[in-house]
Amino acid sequence: MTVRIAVIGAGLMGADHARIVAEDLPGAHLQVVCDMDADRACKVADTYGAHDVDSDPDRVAARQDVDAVIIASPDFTHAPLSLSCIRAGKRALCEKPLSQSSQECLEIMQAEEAAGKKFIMLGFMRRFDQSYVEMKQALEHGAIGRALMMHNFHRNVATPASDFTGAMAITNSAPHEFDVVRHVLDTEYVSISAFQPKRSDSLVAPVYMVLETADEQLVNIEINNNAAYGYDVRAELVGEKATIAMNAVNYTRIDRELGQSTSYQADWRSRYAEAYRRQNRAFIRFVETGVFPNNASSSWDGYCAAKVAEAGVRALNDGCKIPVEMIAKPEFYA
Ligand code: ISE
Repeated sequence: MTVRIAVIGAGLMGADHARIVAEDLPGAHLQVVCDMDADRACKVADTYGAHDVDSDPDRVAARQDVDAVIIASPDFTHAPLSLSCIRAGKRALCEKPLSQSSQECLEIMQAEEAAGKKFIMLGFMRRFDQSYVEMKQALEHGAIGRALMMHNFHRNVATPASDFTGAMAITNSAPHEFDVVRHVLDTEYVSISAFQPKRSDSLVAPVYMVLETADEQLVNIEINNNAAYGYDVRAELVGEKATIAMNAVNYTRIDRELGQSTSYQADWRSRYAEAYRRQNRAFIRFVETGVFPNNASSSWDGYCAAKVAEAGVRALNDGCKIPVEMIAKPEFYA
């Protein structure tokens, strides 16, 4: 069976997903590219040989010639489009975040529970990145002893938009760390504090967060959306017996003029190319078999990330430690 995919949103991520579906996803066919901007949809559709274009995402979710959907439109559309896919009985890979509102995430969870099956796989692709896979394995196999702390750096060259704020660093960028760290540690957060240093210009300063987990571990996260020098993600998991750290991903280095240098990627698409490929392959298997992939993020994980982000924004605004209070994990997501 060929899985006919509709990609909703033909921006940066939509175009990248369309490329992966067209060039790198055995068993999948790029059926529809949907965007409210018809030119943008046509451009991506032509580049990757899509069968059709459309401009109405709700109609696309219900189309008979579409088996599954990739939601890569702006963040605020993720929740309503996820609900449309559930109503239409279509499985969807939804780009992160599921929503910036934990209430909206709950509504998606309720819709899945009412339908009696999972429909939404969330695009927290870092769970498929080899570095985090190996960190989780090291912990599970006892190679580093009990986990004590995890240090995380997340640096972008520049903010995607000029109206990007410190709060958006927490709601748009940090959810990657919120999700992958709780996945690696296999625990939940109980509190978050957030701080910002002062920059000498008007650009958004880094946001530095400290989180405590239910297992009394400490997690720190630096989100620096204006790091200028490159896309740079680092992580180190500190155990009682040893530590395990992510290596910079580089195939080459240049030696010249008494020096040595390696390059940074410009953004996440190339740094996580293999993780996206693995994630999207897992999604196709989910569509084919109905079995939710073990390591992938579900609507529950989207809810958890949104809850932490909400508490993080309050911590930044109020200048104090905020508890992270979540509902008990529903049996349906166990
Ligand atoms: C963007 O939406 C992403 O998901 C990237 O992975 C992240 O690095 C960036 O900060 C976000 O804006």
